[in-house]
Amino acid sequence: MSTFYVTTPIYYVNGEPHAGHAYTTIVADVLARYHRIKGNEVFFLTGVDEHGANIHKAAENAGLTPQDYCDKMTPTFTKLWKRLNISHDIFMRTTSDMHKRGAEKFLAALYDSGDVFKAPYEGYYCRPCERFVPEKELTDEKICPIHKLPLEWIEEENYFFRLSKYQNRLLDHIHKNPQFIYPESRRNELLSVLDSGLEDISISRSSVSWGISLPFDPKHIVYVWIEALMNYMTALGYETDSEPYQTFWPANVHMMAKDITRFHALIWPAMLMAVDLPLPKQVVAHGWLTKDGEALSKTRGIVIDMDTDIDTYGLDAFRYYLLREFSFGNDGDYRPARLHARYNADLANDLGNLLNRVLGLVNKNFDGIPAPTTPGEFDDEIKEMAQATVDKLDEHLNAFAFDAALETIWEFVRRINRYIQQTQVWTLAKPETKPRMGTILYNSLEALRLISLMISPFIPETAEKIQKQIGLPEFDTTAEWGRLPADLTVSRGEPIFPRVDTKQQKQAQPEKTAKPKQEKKTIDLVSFADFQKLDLRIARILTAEPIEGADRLLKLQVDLGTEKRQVVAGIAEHYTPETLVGKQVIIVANLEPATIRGVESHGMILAGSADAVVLATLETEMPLGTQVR
Ligand code: ME8
Repeated sequence: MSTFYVTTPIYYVNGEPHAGHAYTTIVADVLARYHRIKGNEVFFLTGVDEHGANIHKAAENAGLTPQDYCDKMTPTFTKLWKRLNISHDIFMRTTSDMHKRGAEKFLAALYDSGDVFKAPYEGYYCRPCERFVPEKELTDEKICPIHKLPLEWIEEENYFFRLSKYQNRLLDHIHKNPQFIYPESRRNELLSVLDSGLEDISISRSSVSWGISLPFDPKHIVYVWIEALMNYMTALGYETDSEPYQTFWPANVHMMAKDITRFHALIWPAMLMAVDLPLPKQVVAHGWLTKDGEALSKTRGIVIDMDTDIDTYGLDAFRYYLLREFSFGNDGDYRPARLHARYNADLANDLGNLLNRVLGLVNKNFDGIPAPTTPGEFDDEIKEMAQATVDKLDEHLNAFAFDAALETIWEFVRRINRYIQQTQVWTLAKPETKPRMGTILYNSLEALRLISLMISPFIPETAEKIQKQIGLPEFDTTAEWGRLPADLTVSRGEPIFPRVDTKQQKQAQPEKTAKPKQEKKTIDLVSFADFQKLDLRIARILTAEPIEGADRLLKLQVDLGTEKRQVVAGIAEHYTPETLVGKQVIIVANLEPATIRGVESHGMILAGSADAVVLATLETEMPLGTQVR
């Protein structure tokens, strides 16, 4: 059995957690859960950073002692992690005794290494960063490059760590271990920091009182960043050299956003080199979660209303959206309309309907799960795709490609929907075809079992619901095809992604202006001759792309068999472009061309349109261009 130790940053408690903190923690949770289902021994750390001048100041502002302030703020994190279904093994607090003793041991070892010295220090200091900004990062305005706030001039006597001494060893390590810093953009950034030379760093503050004293000079408090990094070891029991420290150090993955990679990939490894301990295997950084293009910020009040979106769509939809929509490593803008579209298209339509349909057919035609006695067309292809999807998931997660991992699983979900369609399983209930019907339904359920296993790190509650509805007595983590017992009783449970009604959706999207109420229309009758004027035809969607500045519209290229057309459709909130490609739809082919938001549209796609929008399709595919009457 392999071991896997994953950490999030320990977050400052001088403000409540926001969606950025949630994103890092959810991403780490996916890794922890994935390694657990693979059978690895996992330790997952998250927690809070409770020391330093900023926390002290926030406590003063709140009229509390620093400890009382931390005791009040820390539960806002633990409560949120519970709501987000985070499966951490330890919630670290830097005010804990275990951390204090471990940090003192580490600091003593660092001092003994001979790489700590005392010197006067003066320089420009950023309070929100809690760091002296190095000479080469200073601008004429003396503004912090991260917080864009004025820097303070500070003079004090400090202890320093000889970081410069480790420059070449760090370079060597990064070159020999290409995966050490991920993604490559961050690796290149840190390599260029190394190229321009490392300065020794101060590791203590004599002007700060809220923190841990240096064991070799108790008048000085250890700099909060140096102390915080040690938590990754103190949490494991480094102080006593016992379990789980023995089993889990060094960490496999330190997960964070790109703001703090320098501390984790240069300073922390150099400290470990000084005390002769193994380095973490990977320092992994994602991009910023933004709102209207701006970084979320407790201090600047740019926040995402997670509560409303989770209340409206459910936790798993929120987790799914964050993991599916953002390309890991790049910045991503949070948009409730996209969450709504993902909910309808991927979760309710693709997955929810598949489960309902298969369970409905089993319930209607069999007593329990039928045995797969009668192989036929497409079965082998499905089995091979199941195995290939399991393998690809592993590759994607090893590369932190959460979006690609989910897309790969959904390609399989959509393939099973097509399998149902291609085999027209609902027409096979006659005695002579019933064994084949049973086999197709067995295969579909087995595919759903594997899908539930693969989605379980991302959306664990949904995965459990699916397995329960299939009738599995406990969560089954076997990744091989054909393990589903044939005698289970399936239930026809609640829809796993029920429709979100307009009222709820409006609450979740307050930025949208409500549509004016429609007048109640009386419906005029049309003659058959008038109806016949409509030219309805079958077409296939070839490409789909968003239209800039029009959140609800998609530009589609469609194939009518004899010609190709461009059509604009108002379905962007309900379908993502990639789920549309390849779909057969019905198009009003003789509608007058129109220009919608500057884009030409030659025809209209038919869809059921209420709170949700669902494309009209035929029960089975037909040749392109066929008339619909
Ligand atoms: O830096 N998008 O704590 P912190 C994505 N205590 N992630 C974001 C984010 C955003 N807009 N905003 C914050 C500290 N994060 C130190 C860490 S570790 C030894 C000490 C996440 O509360 C992201 O993970 O400022 C980022 O790295 C972290 O919060 C910073 O948290």
